[in-house]
Amino acid sequence: SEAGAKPRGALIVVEGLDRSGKSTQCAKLRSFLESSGHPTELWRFPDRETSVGQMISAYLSNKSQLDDRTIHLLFSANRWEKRSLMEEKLKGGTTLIVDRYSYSGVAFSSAKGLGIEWCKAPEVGLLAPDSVLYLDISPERAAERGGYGDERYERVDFQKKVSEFYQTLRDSSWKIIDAGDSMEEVEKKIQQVVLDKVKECALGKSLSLLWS
Ligand code: Z5A
Ligand code: MG
Repeated sequence: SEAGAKPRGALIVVEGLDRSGKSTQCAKLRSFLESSGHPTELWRFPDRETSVGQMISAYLSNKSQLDDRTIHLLFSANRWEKRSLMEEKLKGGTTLIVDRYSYSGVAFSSAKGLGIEWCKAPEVGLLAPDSVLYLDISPERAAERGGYGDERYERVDFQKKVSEFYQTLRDSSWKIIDAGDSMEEVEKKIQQVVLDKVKECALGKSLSLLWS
């Protein structure tokens, strides 16, 4: 890193269909990084704690109805309200593991029929992840894991569309992880990828912005 500058933390995003194991792996990764001596925080989107997050949560549990574009912009606002804290944490040396991010935002809204460029626009200028771990699983296999609950979007046909839009968002920061393997195998595959990225960031890899 630059003279005098603190080594920065890495922005690690975990994406994938429902029940692909994101939250399970995020928790495991956090303890792994902490026990390896890297200050780490686990974040998730939607962040249901904020007032915007509460509106999103009511929508997801079918307690409220919102126009497709309105909910899309609320999901985006929910990321914008955490952006400055995110930058502060990373520059202060904390690695952030983020359970869902802008890719979920674009893939889910596009699957409803909104234009992909329209969906990406409000995400432009958010911090770009150093690494996106995509937990790859078929919608059918994912649905076998305990079955879907009562939240919006938890249907196999819809998840298929989401998966197609995720594929169009892939870029060089993505690492595709076979999420059909056992939890331990998935965990091991993720660890080396992330350790390498954390080192790269500490050595001065610069932060960039979505979507460029
Ligand atoms: N959404 C959106 O529309 N726009 C946005 O901008 C954002 C999100 C950010 C809520 O998300 C919804 O919001 C989501 C997208 C939309 N809607 N859908 N669908 P959420 O993150 O709150 O959803 P969630 O319910 O917390 O997570 P999830 O995606 O459903 O699950 P997961 O975190 O990927 O999986 P998990 O909880 O770790 O594991 C699921 C089960 O499988 C559990 O019983 C595990 O024990 C089991 N599991 C995990 N790994 C394995 C392996 N390897 N083998 C066998 N079994 C396993
Ligand atoms: Mg989850």
